[in-house]
Amino acid sequence: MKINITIPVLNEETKLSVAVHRLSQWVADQRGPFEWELVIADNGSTDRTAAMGRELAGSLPIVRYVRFEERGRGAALSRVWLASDANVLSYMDVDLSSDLLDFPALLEPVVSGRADIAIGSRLTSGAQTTRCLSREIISRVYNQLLRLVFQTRIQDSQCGFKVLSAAAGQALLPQVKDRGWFWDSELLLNAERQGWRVFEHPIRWVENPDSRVAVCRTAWLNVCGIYRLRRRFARSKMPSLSRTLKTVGNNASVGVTPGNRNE
Ligand SMILES: Nc1nc2c(ncn2[C@@H]2O[C@H](COP(=O)(O)OP(=O)(O)O)[C@@H](O)[C@H]2O)c(=O)[nH]1
Ligand SMILES: [Mg+2]
Repeated sequence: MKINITIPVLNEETKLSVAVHRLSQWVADQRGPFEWELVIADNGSTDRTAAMGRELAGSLPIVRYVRFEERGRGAALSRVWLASDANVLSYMDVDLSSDLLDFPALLEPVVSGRADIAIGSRLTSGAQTTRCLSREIISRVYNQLLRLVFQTRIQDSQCGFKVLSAAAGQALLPQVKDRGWFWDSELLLNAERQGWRVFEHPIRWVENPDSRVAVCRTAWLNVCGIYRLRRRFARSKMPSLSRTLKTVGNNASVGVTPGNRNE
């Protein structure tokens, strides 16, 4: 069983080394019959990120550095995951805003086959989220909008802490058209609609105020993404969510009965 951890990076020379060293130590501390790969996915950095990434890959055996010309965080994640031979795919932000103590709770359901996708959530009960008021409001409004438009039961689609089975990745990633920040939402909404089992788990999250997100532009692109996806779903012949959704596990989980995966 091979587990991929991808760290998407854009101009992260101040955070990259700390994150990669912490993560490789975390991996070294794990027990179990797992093989690990830690991939730094860079597309567009103009600072010392590339040099540092190569250096880290040279000194730590499980680390690889990859760079592409195509821009966008979603594009970087899709490319790395589609090329990976790992059985389990995961990613987290380089600032390690998500607490690594919660990582096993996301890995376990996917590794054991109980879920196809496990996502960290800052908005389900039990989550401990420290972030500024404006980001908190934007996140809540955005996720509420997704619930209204798509009747999704996912509460936090944009959290930078996700785990997927390779099967789910291979089936879903080619369908995701967005290459930027709406990528997460598009992936999850497709997954939910097509019957992949999504498990949402409350996590501890401490925001790092140094952000690559241009809030207004991202909000607008997300609205465009919602409009595009709504139209695509309306044209497709998938059964409505109300007929396929089933809650499994505890209150913080969302499960979908396996259904038609061939939209
Ligand atoms: N590969 C890649 N990574 C990106 C890009 N934009 C942001 N990231 C990474 O995505 C992660 C989350 O970004 P961050 O600015 O912390 O987002 P925030 O926490 O929502 O404010 C970080 O690891 C960033 O370096 C991009 O265009 N390409
Ligand atoms: Mg961040």
